[in-house]
Amino acid sequence: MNSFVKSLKQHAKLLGFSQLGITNNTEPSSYNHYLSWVNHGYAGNMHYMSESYRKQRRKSAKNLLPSTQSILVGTFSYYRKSDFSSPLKFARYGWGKDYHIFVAERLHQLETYMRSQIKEPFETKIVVDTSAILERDFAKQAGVGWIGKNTMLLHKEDGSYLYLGLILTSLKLPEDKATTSHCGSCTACLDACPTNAFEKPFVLNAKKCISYQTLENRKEDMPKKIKSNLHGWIAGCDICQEVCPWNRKAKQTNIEETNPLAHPSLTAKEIEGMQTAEFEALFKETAFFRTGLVKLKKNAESALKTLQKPSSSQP
Ligand code: B12
Ligand code: SF4
Ligand code: SF4
Repeated sequence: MNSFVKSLKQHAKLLGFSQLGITNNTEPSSYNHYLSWVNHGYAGNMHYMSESYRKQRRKSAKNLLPSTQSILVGTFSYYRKSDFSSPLKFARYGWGKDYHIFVAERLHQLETYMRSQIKEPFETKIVVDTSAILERDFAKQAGVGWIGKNTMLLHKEDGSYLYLGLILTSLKLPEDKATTSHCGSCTACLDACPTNAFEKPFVLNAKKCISYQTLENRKEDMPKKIKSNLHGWIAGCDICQEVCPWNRKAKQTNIEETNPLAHPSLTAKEIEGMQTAEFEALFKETAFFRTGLVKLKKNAESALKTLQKPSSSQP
């Protein structure tokens, strides 16, 4: 099995993964933190985070695949420096094609490789973002990074601009050791958040987070305090990652699907005058498509009003 895992990890690198780790612990170690987070109302109106049956499901990976014995966690870098001149900003994770699709494709290719090497039957389930599972906990347990004070999964060489993708499997594979934290006494991310979204280290109140307010909150009006502090961000926010010292050392990715498409260069005028057909053509393949044109325009209008204030710089 050890030589199989070694070749699997090499294959993951060839497919573009930054790291691949394995944990045999099928329960997330911070489950109680998650319960407390929901009970404090920090999930806002993300019902998929707070519904009781989904809360129950997150207790164990076995609720997604009962035969799970090992969880493989892959990290996939999307880090690119910014050279966009528009004052309206899109978060990096959505500059290229929708990661839900291409990271899942890579995981399927990894699974195909597993099946080519192991002849006995085994079960798998591929997970990227949308399942009721605490992905960062399993990433931490599989040793592919630590959880920073900004709640991001972070790696010494790769930084935190990483997508996560999981393969749950009935195979029992040799597991990796969890890594230690390297945040030390740093508080750069907590200090830089313009909307004070961190209630304390490791606890993000989504209701105060620009990412939640620009992308997820499509039911209620954005609170005035957030509207006046968008600092140009109209779809997601990268401030608590931009200031992280570990991201200064991160290598830029060359994965084709993460190549920036046309939308990060859009001007305020272009967004203002955009029609549905144009929105669809520009955003259909991106993770921002489900946010919708109406919400995007509203965000842009709010962000523009406050752009006289100094905004965060992008490295
Ligand atoms: C809901 C959600 C959001 C919400 C809430 C974010 C949050 N921090 O919870 C909102 C909309 C705000 C959001 C924003 C973003 N998201 Co999001 N999101 C998710 C989702 C679907 C669930 C996250 C979750 O379970 N939250 C619940 C809370 C309780 O968990 P948590 O904050 O992660 O906290 C954990 C730890 O910090 C730990 N913990 C808590 N307290 C303590 C205390 C101590 C001492 C310790 C050690 C640990 C600890 O316990 C918690 C439970 O595991 C995941 C995908 C998934 N299925 O997991 C993606 C995911 C976390 N998001 C992702 C991304 C890319 C983003 C953004 C960067 C996008 C952007 N640029 O705008 C931002 C980052 C904001 C931030 N600083 O987290 C990636 C993160 C990859 C990474 N490197 O970590 C994920 C994993 C998706 C993916 N598959 O790639 N997101
Ligand atoms: S994503 Fe932006 S608003 Fe949200 S916690 Fe990080 S810095 Fe604050
Ligand atoms: S900015 Fe500092 S405290 Fe925040 S995640 Fe990075 S190293 Fe940790």
